[in-house]
Amino acid sequence: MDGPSGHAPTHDRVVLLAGGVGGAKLAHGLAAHLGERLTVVVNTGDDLERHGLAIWPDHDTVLYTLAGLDDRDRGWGLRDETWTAIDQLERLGEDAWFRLGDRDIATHLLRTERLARGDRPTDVAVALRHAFGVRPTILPMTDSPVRTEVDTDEGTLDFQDYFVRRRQEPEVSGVRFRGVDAARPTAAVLAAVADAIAIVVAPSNPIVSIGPILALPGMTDAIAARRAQGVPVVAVSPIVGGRALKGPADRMLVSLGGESSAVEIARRYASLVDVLVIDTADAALAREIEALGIEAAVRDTIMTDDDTRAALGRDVLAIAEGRR
Ligand code: FO1
Repeated sequence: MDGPSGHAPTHDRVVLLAGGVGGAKLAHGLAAHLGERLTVVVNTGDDLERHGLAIWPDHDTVLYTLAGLDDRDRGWGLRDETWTAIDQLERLGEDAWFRLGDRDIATHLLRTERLARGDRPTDVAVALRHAFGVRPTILPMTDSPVRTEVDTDEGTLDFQDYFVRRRQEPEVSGVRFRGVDAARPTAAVLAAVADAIAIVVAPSNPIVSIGPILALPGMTDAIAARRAQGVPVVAVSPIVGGRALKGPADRMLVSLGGESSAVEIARRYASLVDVLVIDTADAALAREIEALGIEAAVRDTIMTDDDTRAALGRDVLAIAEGRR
């Protein structure tokens, strides 16, 4: 948030709730201004075990993006990746639909070993962040297992089974976060929220990326408590011009009984946020959104490169600052 002099005023901790690609891009844009004053709370509902390895897709997308090592075309995994190990697994008869790159496997090996020796996921995330030289904090939303499942016309599927193996083709009629009732946000997550001077909801899928974070018992109360103390909560719409920028959010919103629009995002977040940032393409929806009792801020939200990521990060911080 540059002032008129072009100098960035100081910020304290800002918390970003994030899923994969959209969350990682905004994390990168916010990190350009905040550095270590940014804490990203990542969805763990997408996590899975494959080939004996613990894999955290959303965490790793944020980690690799903040490390500047992400593959921007693919949207997941590391740049300059090779696929020798997974190809060999396939030759050995394994079902290798979930593609693990050779370098990426090193992350999963390190993580799986540390989890097996009893480290908590939060501590493993801290170790990985340090190993990758990433300044912002990345926190799994919980240390307890939560697994997203979707009800589809092909039956109930684990999230990655639906997302990767079945390429998001089956129509989703229901979503569940298995384990969420027994899970809690970690002490680190609650401390970050309690310290935050702003809470940002990334342009991630509201159902399967942000949904699991908000479904954790105590999470929305912790955010509401901060809001009651004057801390702004700003969300960025993942729906632009009626379409999801990436992934199946648009189709899911419709198949679950809503509509695919920034207004629908506003409806879902109305009790949680002060401001919804919508794209300039959706400027005409601002009135309808404001009728729901939240401010609509119209900005360019499409993040195509480092500059547009940083520009949206700056805009979101300025909007939050304006509400304090
Ligand atoms: N997404 C795919 O579409 N195909 C894959 O084979 C795949 C492998 C993969 C491996 C590690 C990892 O961290 C992520 C991976 N993803 C893959 C991405 C990912 O599972 C989804 O994009 C997210 O879960 C949705 O947020």
